[in-house]
Amino acid sequence: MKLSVSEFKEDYIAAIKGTSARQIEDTTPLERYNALGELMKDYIGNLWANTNKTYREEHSKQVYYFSMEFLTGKFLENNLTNLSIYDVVEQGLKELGISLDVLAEVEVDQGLGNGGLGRLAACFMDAMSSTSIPGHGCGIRYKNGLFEQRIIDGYQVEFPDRWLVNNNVWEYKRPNKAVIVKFNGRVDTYMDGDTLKFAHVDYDAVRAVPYDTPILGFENNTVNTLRLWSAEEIDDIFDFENFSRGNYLSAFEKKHSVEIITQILYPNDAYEEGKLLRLKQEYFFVSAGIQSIFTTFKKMGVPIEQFSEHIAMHINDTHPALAVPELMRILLDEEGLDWDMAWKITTSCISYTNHTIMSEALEKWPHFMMRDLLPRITMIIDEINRRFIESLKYVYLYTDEEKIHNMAIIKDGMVKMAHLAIVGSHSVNGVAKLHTEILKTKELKDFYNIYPTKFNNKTNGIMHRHWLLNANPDLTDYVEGLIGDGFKKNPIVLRDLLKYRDDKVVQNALFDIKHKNKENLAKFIYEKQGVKIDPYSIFDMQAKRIHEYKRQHLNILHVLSLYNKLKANPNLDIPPRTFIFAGKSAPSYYVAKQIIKLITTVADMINNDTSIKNKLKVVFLPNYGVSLASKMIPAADVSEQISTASKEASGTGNMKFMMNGAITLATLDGANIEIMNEVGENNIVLFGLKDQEVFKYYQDGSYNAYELYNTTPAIKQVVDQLVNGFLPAAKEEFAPIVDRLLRFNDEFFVLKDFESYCDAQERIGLYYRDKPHWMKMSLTNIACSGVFSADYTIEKYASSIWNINRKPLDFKL
Ligand code: GLS
Repeated sequence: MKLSVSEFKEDYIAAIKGTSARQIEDTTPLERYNALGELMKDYIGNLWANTNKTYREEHSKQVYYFSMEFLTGKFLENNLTNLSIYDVVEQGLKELGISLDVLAEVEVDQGLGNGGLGRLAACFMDAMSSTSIPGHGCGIRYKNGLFEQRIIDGYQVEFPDRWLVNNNVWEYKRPNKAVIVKFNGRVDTYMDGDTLKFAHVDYDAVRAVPYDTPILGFENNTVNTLRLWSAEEIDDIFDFENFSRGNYLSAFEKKHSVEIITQILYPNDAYEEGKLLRLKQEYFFVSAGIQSIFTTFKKMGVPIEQFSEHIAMHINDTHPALAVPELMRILLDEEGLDWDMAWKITTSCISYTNHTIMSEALEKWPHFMMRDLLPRITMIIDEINRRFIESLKYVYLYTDEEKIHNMAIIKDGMVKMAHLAIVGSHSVNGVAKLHTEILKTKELKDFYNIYPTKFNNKTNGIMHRHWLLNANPDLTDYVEGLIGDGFKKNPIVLRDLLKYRDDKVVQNALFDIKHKNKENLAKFIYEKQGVKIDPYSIFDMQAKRIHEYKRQHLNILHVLSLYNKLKANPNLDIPPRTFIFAGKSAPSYYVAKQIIKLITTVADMINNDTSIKNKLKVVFLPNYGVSLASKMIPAADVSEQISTASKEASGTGNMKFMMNGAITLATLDGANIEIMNEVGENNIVLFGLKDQEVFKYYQDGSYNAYELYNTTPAIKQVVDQLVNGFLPAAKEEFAPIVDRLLRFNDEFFVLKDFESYCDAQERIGLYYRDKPHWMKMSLTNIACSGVFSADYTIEKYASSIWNINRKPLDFKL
């Protein structure tokens, strides 16, 4: 948008007055931030209204992305960048004596997600707007986002994330668009003429209120909507009679039982807890979302039979899989369609992404629980299941009873949500090539055999403008100076950097930018933790959820082995290294929490040992989230992507690190394989078992971790050190980790991959010492990262799954 510094200043002074009724010099940073947010909303408002008007007038097909999680982080800087007024606003504020950086720090992260899955949804929102695709998010406005992690005595301790405490300036509450979601009760059947009808009666009504956030595209005038639903009381829920009898607290009980639905985000990543409240959450936002889509659709004035030509609904994992029976319910009970027509519309409307093969993450709900909570929905699922089983027998001529039983949506009293999602959708995609292959050939093989054309791959992508323009402005400016700014809209253009691969001047400049980012991070770490780290050391980072399959313990065992070597020979000639960890564990995941304690214990021991001459430092940065990632990733030299092959569906952190010039130290897992294909084997450091070897060990049971431990002194030494008193912690403290490695036969092959990982780390040291070689690798990674932009991923979803053609909007502000 066009805006001069003086126009901005005038607008901003008015906004300050309007929002705080105070003189600018008397305002607090929070008031200044809120005023800026309100002003931005004004700027965005026109574009938003115009976008919606255009969509309506052109009858554009709309896609709705249903996700339990949207990990959006902060909006301010992103919106300034996308409106291309960052510099103007920064300058204008400066002239008023205000620092934009300070205001940006006031904003709290919107942390409504656990990790990769929720962050992906947020990136997709940005990408849909930036590629002019009419796509909107539908989710839950949790009052408490993912818990705040603090490290106390080396342990993770969880605190509530009250992100709404200062209000959220970016959202618009829309009470006039509230809808009712029905729980419990029973279903009555009756005849309407010749037709059997169903009435859901005696239900508990919950009012779903939408809060809309504008999602701005990059310099393209498109503003889509992220709609998050909040459960709020309806008038008659407040019990006046009880209140007037003096029972003040119990009068509010019902209100609380409603509001609890959207009170908290479940803190598990790739793991299902099976709680009734979670099931309520799932139906709550799916039902509210679909009802509001119908309101929009009705305004289009087209026949219901054409619904799927105008609307696409995507379900992000199985959490929103109740979209299938909910859409059926509305089409059958409210629109009066027959089953076949309703089914045709539903399946051509809905598409599904699978995000994990981890069995503990595959959602199943007890049928009885679902029937009590959602009686009509469960009837519909029963019927979908009945028809599906019939089709297996008669259409696909399956005679194998066991196979049919295994494929059923309802099995042994449990409703299997992945099966419901596959049967009820027209597209099932995995999130990286390997992951999709595993789905097709192993996990969902039986479904792939009957529905081969439903399955497809869409490798994940990241919001490249955030990870470059916002997080690493110096690198962005430098790249722009070399190759122009085309990469902002079209990141594949980053490949033009390859011509500077051997250019010493460019290599040195990139080294200096990285070094400056490392100095900034070192300063941040010193201020936060009092630990001094050397910006000339290799910054080796593993930042992601803590999980045994992601193998943070493999990393720390190697750190221990390096420490042992330095203790034996303090003059050992290695480049100094700083290992930086960050990530949250699910609060109930005991072993993962012990892994955090192990990291912090090793860190304390090493950081306080002067005999190793500062050659090794270990840091655990608490409360990993989008903001912390934005500080860390630009400063990384090495990106640890070391999951057990086959376990990490894709990963997206791997893409962010690469884009910022870090070298990936990786197993051949998830999108690491695609990163390798882009940069070539010489520009990534690989180690470890391959997926087929992992499968083989699982199948033939021939891996014996205990034997490996007994016969490999290097492994025995570090494993023993966890429990033999070497570490300054109680001997039993880390016994559960050792148990998982030895007694339970090392499910994730940490010991099996240990030596290969240590070798790979040694190679990293050698490469780093050869600066031109290292910088050439680093530059290659930046140059080849463009394909991992979510813009491209989303364009593939749009053209091959949603059947939406992008059409840039041509109005100007
Ligand atoms: C996840 C996978 O574990 C990640 O590998 C993947 O990158 C992400 C987005 O597709 O989805 N699945 C999950 O349940 N949480 C994740 O982060």
